[in-house]
Amino acid sequence: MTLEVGVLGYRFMGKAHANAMARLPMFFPDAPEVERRVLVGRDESALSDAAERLGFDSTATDWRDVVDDVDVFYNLGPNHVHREPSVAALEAGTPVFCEKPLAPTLEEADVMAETAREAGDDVPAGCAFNYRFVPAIRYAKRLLEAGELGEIRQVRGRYLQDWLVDSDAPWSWRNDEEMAGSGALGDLGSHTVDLLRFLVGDDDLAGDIERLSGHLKTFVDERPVADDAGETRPVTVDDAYSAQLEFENGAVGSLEGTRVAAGHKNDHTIEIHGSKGSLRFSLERLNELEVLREGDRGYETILVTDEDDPYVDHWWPPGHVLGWEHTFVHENYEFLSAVADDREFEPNFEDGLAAQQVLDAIERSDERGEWVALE
Ligand code: SOE
Repeated sequence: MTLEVGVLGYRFMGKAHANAMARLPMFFPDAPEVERRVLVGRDESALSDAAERLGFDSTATDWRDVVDDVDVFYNLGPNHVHREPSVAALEAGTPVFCEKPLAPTLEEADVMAETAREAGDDVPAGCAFNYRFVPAIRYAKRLLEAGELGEIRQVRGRYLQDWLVDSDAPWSWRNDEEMAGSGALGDLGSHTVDLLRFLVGDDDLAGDIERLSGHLKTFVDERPVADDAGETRPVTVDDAYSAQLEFENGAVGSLEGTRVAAGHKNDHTIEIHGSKGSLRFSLERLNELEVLREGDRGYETILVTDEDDPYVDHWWPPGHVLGWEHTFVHENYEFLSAVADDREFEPNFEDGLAAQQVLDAIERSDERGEWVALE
């Protein structure tokens, strides 16, 4: 069975997912066969260059011509383009893989999750939280599920970038509330929230977040428009956010995300402390997991590159490290296999919605200047 795939978006994420699809037959021979059939975008000349480079058979400038004409639809466009094409595809019975955050607003995420529910489990609706597919994160999840850290007491997630530290860095859709929804909060915080939900969200660990206190900050109010000397546009989203969390089962947590942390390029760290030990993960050292078990005096650094570590047997011998792009190969493997078998895939639109509820609560808390409860 060959799955014909239509992909909206051909820049950063288009490249990451097209690369993943191209790697599948080489490294995951049991993955379904995939034909990169049609690439969708508005700028015809950039689109046809991208289609050639990324291995697509054809192009289309209107997603409406594509969503019910392919076996799978990837929505990799900017956040404000997530809802309409994804909903149309699901209503046509076409499985959807949508980039994160699921939508710019909670209202839109709600509509998307409701449509996915109506489409049913045999029409997978995935939300592309790729960091769930880092082998060391899967390893950490196994440790947590086995109770090796004991009762979870404290969690910490920080996602630091610096591409907006310069006040003259150009304006982009990521700085606009209408198009992006929020700034560092949605772009980076959605990853952190999803990872914490994935790792400790089970009822027998920390459970759901019960209430939180959030804070947003914009340091630069307007930015220059690239290629338009003297023109500026307003920045209507946060440059940085932070939040304090209280979980259902008594654990507490703190979150931080920023695009203005000089010197930090893509620095995502997760730390979890339990009654019997701690663990920490850093995306900048994604092949490693640091673990401290009961009685240890310091952290042990485990190199998660052994054959029996998650996904590693598909790649290289132990110690031959993996990178950021491999997370996309792993998530594409899982998602496309779920499509071929007509079964559910996680993270799905419910997970996208759950992350969005947390982002929305952080915004509400910031506006009101008080703690807010999650429904
Ligand atoms: C830009 O901030 C960005 O590309 C995010 O949009 C991605 O989700 C993250 O993985 C890396 O940084």
